[in-house]
Amino acid sequence: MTNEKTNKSILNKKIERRTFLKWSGAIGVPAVLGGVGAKRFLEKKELDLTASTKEEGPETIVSTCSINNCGGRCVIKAHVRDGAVVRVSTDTNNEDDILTPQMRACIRGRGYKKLLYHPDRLKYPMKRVGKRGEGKFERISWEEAVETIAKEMKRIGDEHGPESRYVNYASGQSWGLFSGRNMARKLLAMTGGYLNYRNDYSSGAANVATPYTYGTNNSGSSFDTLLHTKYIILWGQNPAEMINSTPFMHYLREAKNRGAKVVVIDPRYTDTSIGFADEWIPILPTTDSAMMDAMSYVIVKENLFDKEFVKQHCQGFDHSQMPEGIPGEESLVSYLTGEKDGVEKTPQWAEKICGVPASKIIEIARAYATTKPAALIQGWGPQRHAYGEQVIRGGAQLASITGNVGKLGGWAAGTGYWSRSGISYPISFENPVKASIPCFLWTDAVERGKELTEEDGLQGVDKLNTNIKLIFNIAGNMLVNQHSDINKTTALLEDESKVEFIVVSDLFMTPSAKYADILLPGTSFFERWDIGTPWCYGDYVVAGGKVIDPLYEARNEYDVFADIADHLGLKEEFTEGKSMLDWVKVSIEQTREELDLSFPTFEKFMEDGIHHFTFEDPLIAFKDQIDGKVPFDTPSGKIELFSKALYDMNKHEEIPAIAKYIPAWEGPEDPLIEKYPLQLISWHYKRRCHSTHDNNPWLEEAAKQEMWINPKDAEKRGIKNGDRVSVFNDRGEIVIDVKITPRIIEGVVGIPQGAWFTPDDKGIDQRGSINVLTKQQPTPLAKANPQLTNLVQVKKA
Ligand SMILES: Nc1nc2c(c(=O)[nH]1)N[C@H]1C(S)=C(S)[C@@H](COP(=O)(O)OP(=O)(O)OC[C@H]3O[C@@H](n4cnc5c(=O)[nH]c(N)nc54)[C@H](O)[C@@H]3O)O[C@H]1N2
Ligand SMILES: Nc1nc2c(c(=O)[nH]1)N[C@H]1C(S)=C(S)[C@@H](COP(=O)(O)OP(=O)(O)OC[C@H]3O[C@@H](n4cnc5c(=O)[nH]c(N)nc54)[C@H](O)[C@@H]3O)O[C@H]1N2
Ligand SMILES: [Mo]
Repeated sequence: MTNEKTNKSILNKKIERRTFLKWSGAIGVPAVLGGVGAKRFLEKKELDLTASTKEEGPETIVSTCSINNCGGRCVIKAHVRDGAVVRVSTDTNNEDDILTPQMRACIRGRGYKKLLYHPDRLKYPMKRVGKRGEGKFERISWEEAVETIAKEMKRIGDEHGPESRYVNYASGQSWGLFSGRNMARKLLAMTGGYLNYRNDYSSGAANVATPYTYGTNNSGSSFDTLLHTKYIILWGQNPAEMINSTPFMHYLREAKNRGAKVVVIDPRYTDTSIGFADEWIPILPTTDSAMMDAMSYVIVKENLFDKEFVKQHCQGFDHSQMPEGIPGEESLVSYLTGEKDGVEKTPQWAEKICGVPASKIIEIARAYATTKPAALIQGWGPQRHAYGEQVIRGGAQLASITGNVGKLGGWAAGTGYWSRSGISYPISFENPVKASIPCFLWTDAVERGKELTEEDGLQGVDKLNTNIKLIFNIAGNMLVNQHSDINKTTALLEDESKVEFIVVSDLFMTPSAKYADILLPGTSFFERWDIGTPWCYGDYVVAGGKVIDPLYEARNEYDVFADIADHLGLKEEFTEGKSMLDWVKVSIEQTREELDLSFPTFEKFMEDGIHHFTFEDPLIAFKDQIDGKVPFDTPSGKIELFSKALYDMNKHEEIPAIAKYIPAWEGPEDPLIEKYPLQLISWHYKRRCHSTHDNNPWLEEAAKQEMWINPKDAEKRGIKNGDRVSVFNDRGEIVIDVKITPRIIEGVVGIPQGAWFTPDDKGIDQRGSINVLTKQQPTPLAKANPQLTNLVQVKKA
């Protein structure tokens, strides 16, 4: 641990001359990168810290925090000797405290040293010299980089208007005070504005769907409520691998120790299933809503629903509960019994669709409805699909009809957000442009922005005056790697008449960085002050102590945009006279004054490394509504199993007013399955945060990039374990090693998302980058990214 004094002493300490020479030796990358050059770049040896590791001398420990976009935040203790991080350890506090558990780093957290000192770190600003995307760059000075960006921001704003300027979704540093994304937005806002985006790639369908049922996305309860739960369904939820809150696993373990039964529903036998499940229920992707419909059918038919709860709190359950002017046959019960469409949503009906035996559906429905309280917790894999909205409203429906909403130990399902932690975010600005697009539609806004309508999800204006012409892509790989249909995206970006100017700031030459016109070397979180906030699932914040000075010529985006502002005569207005460290201190002071009197001082916070917010009672979503203190924030004030707002959209086939199974395009019922007989899904892998860490050699050793395939599907294709296979559809082709395993249901293959797109000279990806195969078709209501709905064929490479 350290305090401000030791932090400062580290900062002030000049790097010893010998170490400095070693680092500057590693700067000798070729001036022109890309193509063969990029390969040489990749083959370079890791920065040699052995000599300095052996140095005698004091070791200091600085507590810091990753603000990359896993939902966690953990304590990263950097052991520093001779100005260099020699080791990373983590939280060892509070071992026995149930309510403030340790915030331990996972394998990524422990492996960060390998990224920090990776030989491929971008070392100085560069400008593109070849065709866009070719990856040929030349070193330039910071002065030239800053001046070029300032000029292009102004030129493009003047020529095309502020709606032509766009800051792409990018989550690589979104969980601190200073995401580069926000710094770009602030300066754009101060100079005319930029086109906004709404929503995210994470829970895009859920974010829009859940409020139609509950009036809000905050349908989650604090994890300590799980200590009171008797039965847990993790529906496409894999917390053993997918970190969305650092202490989630701790509470799951405690719940299990107290006797809770855990059921996992997932096409894959996940790490969570191995570690926690009493039962794994494999299911075909895109078909969960059929199973949910059938569970509701059983619960209604067998009279297992909570009558009093439904009567008091729900709308649309049966004929007696319909809003004025809506026919009774539009109710939930009418749908389940087939009153209108003639199809009873029986377990036998569902079995044919989703592959889960009818007897199993009945068993789970009965257990969920009769074991009280029960928690149905939804992951977001099932909603990153063609009709992802349905599965989310379906989960909320099950929680409601069983009366598990607003009860201690129950869980309301849906998106699941909750939060009781908060620090003040002092950096503010207002964008004069009100137009916004759903984030998944950015490629559409490049191609045909002026044609977008309300139907496409355009809001704030009737029409845009321009397509997107300038993109800031800062700490993100969304420009190429993480968005759907890479081949389509790269073709679009290669046309320099469309997007005229692209700025990327990153640590590495990622697939997105190759498409930059100006490429900036960013700092990692070790190289700056910050405060790490968890996603919405936390009662804690983590201190981001600055551990070392920026390596090479790397710079913080805050300082870069301050310099760009300077070129535009706006520096003082942009910085308000403050450095990053000043802002961190302001945030802490404001938090102490306005939000939480017990929040520690800056010095104490940096010394402790973490602050847990503590509460007397658990947070239970919708408790006040169920206790009758306030209505639900829906038009009817009730839980809307039937939503009139959705009904009035008059697109009943794709946007039904009650949750329904709808056969997905590129799902098991799509005739395209004749040509491409395997469903392809992805998951968030333990060894990466999206694409971050793909180039971390330690983590490649721990968990390699490979595709899961069921033994039966492998046998049909003559594929052996470890073979390299080609995976393809009409959008492209990738080559990847296979793991043959019964841990994935027959008919489905799984590729961990986030591998760097690495095309060979024929454009065939050699690394297993799944977005070569995904589609740019949004979900109907939310216009979200259904990146897990894909059909492919697989053959030996
Ligand atoms: N280690 C790690 N943790 C992360 C991240 C990371 O990259 N790495 N990323 C973070 C971010 S930004 C996000 S948004 C979250 C993502 O959180 P989630 O979206 O919940 O995570 P996924 O792994 O995509 O999906 C969860 C599970 O859904 C399963 N699944 C896929 N399709 C279906 C289906 O149709 N039905 C059912 N029942 N299950 C299905 C997958 O096999 C997977 O096990 O994770 C966060 N945490
Ligand atoms: N097929 C498929 N695609 C998906 C998903 C899926 O499940 N399946 N998941 C989607 C989801 S939920 C999300 S959130 C997105 C995530 O996609 P992105 O937001 O693009 O996240 P990353 O790929 O982690 O990219 C972060 C980048 O920031 C860089 N970086 C890290 N730290 C810093 C820093 O401090 N400074 C700077 N300048 N750069 C930094 C990293 O090197 C990396 O290149 O992907 C989406 N794409
Ligand atoms: Mo995400």
